[in-house]
Amino acid sequence: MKLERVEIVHVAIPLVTPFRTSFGTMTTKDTFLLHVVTDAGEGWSEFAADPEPLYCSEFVAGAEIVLRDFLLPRVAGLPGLTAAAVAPAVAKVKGHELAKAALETAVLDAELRSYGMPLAVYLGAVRERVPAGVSVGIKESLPALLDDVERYLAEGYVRIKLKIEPGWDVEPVRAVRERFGDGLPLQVDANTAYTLADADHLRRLDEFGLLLIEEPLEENNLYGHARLQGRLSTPVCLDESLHNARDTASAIAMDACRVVNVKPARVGGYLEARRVHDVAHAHGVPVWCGGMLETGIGRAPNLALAALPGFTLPGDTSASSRYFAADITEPFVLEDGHLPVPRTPGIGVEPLPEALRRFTLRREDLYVG
Ligand code: NPG
Repeated sequence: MKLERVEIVHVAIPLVTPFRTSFGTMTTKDTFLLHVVTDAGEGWSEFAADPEPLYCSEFVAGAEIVLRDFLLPRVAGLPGLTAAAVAPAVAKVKGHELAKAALETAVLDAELRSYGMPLAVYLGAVRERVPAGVSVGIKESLPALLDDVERYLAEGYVRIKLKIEPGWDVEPVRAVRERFGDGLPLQVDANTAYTLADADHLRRLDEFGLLLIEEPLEENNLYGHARLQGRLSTPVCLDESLHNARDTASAIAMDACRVVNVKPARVGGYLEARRVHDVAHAHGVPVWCGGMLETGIGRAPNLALAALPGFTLPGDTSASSRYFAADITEPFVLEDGHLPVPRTPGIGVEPLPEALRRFTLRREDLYVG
């Protein structure tokens, strides 16, 4: 393939309800889509991070510069552009995994469409539908939290994740367990809000039989997470600290995590995400697919990934309606607690023209060949 044009489409989509985590509160999904045009066809992807660098160091305005000035010039001239050629071509650019993932995924979409191959088939998916979990934000009160959990369970979600932070941890978990029972698959996510000095406090969560505690300590503190795991019976799961398959191998070897959250964007794209899966699976470490409030453009490829054999825990791959009254693609609808894995070529979805018009703030060419 040869790259002809790359367009950036900034979008803002209101959330149905504010989403609060230990790092901030979101009320709209504000990001950009990448639209690549090649001589073999077109592809789409979504940049996963937010306008502010609060979850990770990357952010919307920065990623636009990185793509325009450092990533696109390195792939533009490649004579035989394929998705597999993107990571080696941009390897000298340090970090910026989420920007790299957006570029690789759009190229992959175009490439797979040109072969007529669905992403799920390309990745080696073994399921046609995947169980859906839901992430529940920090609430103003326990009754408000219990109402939310009750509603999600009534909708069919098969696993609940509670966002936690100091001051909102043991009590919400206890309240959910008391109300919905010990059989409810339940996990918590701290988004780096604690330190190793909180180990005794976090050990109080052990009595609730959680599936896992996600990223309790600082990003990249593998040693600290290993020390913490030594003091908890709840399995530690890493998210922010794992940037590639090598990190994952190190973390597993150190017993810094017993479960892995795979977010393709965080590790630079779907090709590396599959390697993360492979490393964990080979060690018998369960993986699940995280989410970053993606529109349908980001949600569709995550569902393909979540259909791989090592994804033995339900992911944050919720229905579109969890976040959006109207999405930019056809919505993903929960059926019996599951979402369908897209089966058409490439990522399997495209923006709906009318929705795209409605939610677009700005479109601009980042590259014209
Ligand atoms: O369902 O897409 C989803 C969101 C799940 O809690 C979720 N995502 O830390 O994993 C996270 C969190 C997140 C939200 C991360 C926004 C980044 C931005």
